[in-house]
Amino acid sequence: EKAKWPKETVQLWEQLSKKEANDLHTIQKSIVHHVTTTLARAAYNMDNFSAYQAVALSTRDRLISRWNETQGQLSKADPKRVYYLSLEFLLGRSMDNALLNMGLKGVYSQGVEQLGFNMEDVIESEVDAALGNGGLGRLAACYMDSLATLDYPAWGYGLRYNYGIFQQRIVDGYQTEYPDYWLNFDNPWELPRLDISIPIGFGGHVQTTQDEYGVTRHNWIPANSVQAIAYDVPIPGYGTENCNNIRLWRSKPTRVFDLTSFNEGNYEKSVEDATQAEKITSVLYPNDNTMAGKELRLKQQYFWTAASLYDIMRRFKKSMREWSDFPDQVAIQLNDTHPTLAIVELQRLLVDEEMLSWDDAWDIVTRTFAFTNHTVLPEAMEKWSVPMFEYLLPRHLQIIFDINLFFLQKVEKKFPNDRGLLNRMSIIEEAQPQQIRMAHLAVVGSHKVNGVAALHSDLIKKTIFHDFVDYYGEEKFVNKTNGITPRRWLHQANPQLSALITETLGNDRWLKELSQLRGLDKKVENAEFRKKWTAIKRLNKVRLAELIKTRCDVEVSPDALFDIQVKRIHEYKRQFMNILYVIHRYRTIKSMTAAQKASVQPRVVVFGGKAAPGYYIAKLVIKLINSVAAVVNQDPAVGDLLKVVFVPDYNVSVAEIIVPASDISQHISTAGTEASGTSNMKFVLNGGLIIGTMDGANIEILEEIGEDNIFIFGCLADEVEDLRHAQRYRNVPMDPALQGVISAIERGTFDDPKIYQPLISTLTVGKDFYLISADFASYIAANQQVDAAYKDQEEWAKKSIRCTANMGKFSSDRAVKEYADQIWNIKPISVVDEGYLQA
Ligand code: CJB
Repeated sequence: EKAKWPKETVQLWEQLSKKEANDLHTIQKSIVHHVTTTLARAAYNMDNFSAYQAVALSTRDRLISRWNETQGQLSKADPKRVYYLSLEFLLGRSMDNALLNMGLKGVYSQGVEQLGFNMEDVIESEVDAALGNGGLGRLAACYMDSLATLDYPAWGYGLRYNYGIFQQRIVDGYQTEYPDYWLNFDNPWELPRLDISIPIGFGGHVQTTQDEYGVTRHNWIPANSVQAIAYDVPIPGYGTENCNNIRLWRSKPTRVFDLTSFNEGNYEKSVEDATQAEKITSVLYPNDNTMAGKELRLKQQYFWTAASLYDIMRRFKKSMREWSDFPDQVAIQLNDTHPTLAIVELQRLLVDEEMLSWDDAWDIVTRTFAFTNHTVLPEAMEKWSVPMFEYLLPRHLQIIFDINLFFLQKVEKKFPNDRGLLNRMSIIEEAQPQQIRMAHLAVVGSHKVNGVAALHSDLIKKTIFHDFVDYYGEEKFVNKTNGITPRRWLHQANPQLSALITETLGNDRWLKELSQLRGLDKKVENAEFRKKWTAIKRLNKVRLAELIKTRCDVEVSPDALFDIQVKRIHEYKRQFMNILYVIHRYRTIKSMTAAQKASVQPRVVVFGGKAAPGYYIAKLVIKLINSVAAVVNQDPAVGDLLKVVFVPDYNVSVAEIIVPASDISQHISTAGTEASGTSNMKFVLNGGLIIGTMDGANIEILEEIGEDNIFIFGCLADEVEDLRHAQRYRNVPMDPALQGVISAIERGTFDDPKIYQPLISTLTVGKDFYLISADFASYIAANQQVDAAYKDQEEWAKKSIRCTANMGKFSSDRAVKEYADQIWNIKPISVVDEGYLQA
């Protein structure tokens, strides 16, 4: 269009689309403008929430300008892009982060305060975007922040759920779930693209024909279809003009489809079908590290991957390149097996619709995709029943069987006559009914497979993907240790510490180059600096104490040692072991004389995290924690020596308060079960020490910060199988201290003991799969070391500083660079501030 316009028109557009200025007055005007027009409110008649809405809308204007500029310049440059496919993006709040990343927090705060509001209160009015369960979803959010900050051309693709992860309330000590209808007051952080509407088919049958050259052609005729509508979420980088995008899809009924039923005279059915269509993106499945196998979940996966691929291919087609160039323009990262259908869908589109040969198409597919595995837990492995799959996606099933056949033929060629091997490696599990193993499909369809920490990447090569390593060779299987964004997890969550670091290092370059934190090491011996450091920790503890008072109605002293375990509740994460130790500690204190008590280190033990609604044992752990808290917190014999709290509804914004306030945090999974963990990194980055097992990223944290600054206990990953074997077959007695604790529960010290029988059975009848008894003695010892170390506050402060100073490796910037260089083969492109928007 622009080319056809006369020069004056083009100039007029350029002049009128000059970007908003960012001075105080312009910003205040824009806030008030949104108050009086967008919100239609009187300027003075406002509460914190409407102030938040107006500030959010004003911030969003600036985000969208950057977004537009970035996407316009990228369209012209047309570089290779990466697409990060994730069913979860656990973003949390956006406003504070957007303002900090764009460098506008100061001026906005000033503007807001002058308008009569407190910026903190305004920020806290925002509800979290909680479109994720835990680590996997938050990792995707951290990676989006780093990709934007490092100027990588990257888009995320996900689903726009109407309901995020449920809200947790504690009633009578039990978890109860409430729907998280987060869109109630509209979402200023998204841009609806109602014009981008993609038809997605389901069901039906496959038509097979011969084309004019005698080649067999397959044509999928779906029985029905829904529309995918795009919602764009801008992701601003820190200290750059670059602004990336997360495109989230929402399902809507297709009008054409409605009319078919309608024309058949079945009005009610057509409305009913329309409701079914909307259901697809209604709710995030609340399972973490487990697979539920629900049909609607499979629909979600196909809906999302098909819409995303359609969009990606449409963008590629604009460049008029050959299909063989596709992998040079497009990298697609599969965040776990959830988007594995994208492999099949791309093969289908290339073969059935673009008429490529099977082999040419498959070459393109496998050069495009790479796959991240996040867990080795068997209950988390995605499998889909073949009959259900065939009913929803008949053509895709044929393609999967073909992929499998061609793959197994090659395996047979390389390792002849090994039927056991073919059985183990097959994408199809021969069960009743047959099951599709999504992890196998993801490995076969990708050019790189990665684990998320060194130990985990090693383990997957030895266990679930062992045969595949033998077949493909080592090079296909790589490690990409997880990382976290220092912008949210230090700069935003811990502003005082961030300011102290910047002041100490003389600049804020560490925010983009985290290894600069090493410079703090020099300050360890400086008593004045340690005093400042410790004072900030204390302020953060006061802030958490206030949250605990509000949410749990328990008073805790910020002078006690704050001991924190916040993460999803799961047997492998062993919150159970933690609370059993708390009981042990309680019993020990109770048995002490007053003189002995005087030397006990006071502790506040904080728990937080959600259990999957159907995870009975995990929910009993929550109940036990709350029952122990009820008894301990009101026991005058204990007083301030021990407090126990369960903070309800743990989420990203609560984490931002909890993480900076820890003295010690617990990362105590049975060795070999936690793929990486990322909250461990957040705590240590904020100068909190950790107590942990030799599992996941704990091992690499230990390597970076040194063994004097971390409390390690428990068995090693390669000892686990022998220990399990011994417990099963050799009548190993339960650890005596643990036995004492269990007896106390069984005597009814903490509510009716009958409640806990199924939980206790996991240690006895269940043969203690997660090895709580085997690790208990060393866990007690490690806790004693923590107490002893904390007594020397000066030494503790030194450890704390050394922790932060040596966490450079765990920036998600490092992780994302490794992916970009070694897997995606993409380069950064910096966005130039042209001062106006491209017409
Ligand atoms: N993870 O959060 C999930 N959900 C799953 O279903 C499987 C794994 C977690 O992913 C994180 C990011 O890689 C890891 O740090 C964590 O160990 C793992 O449990």
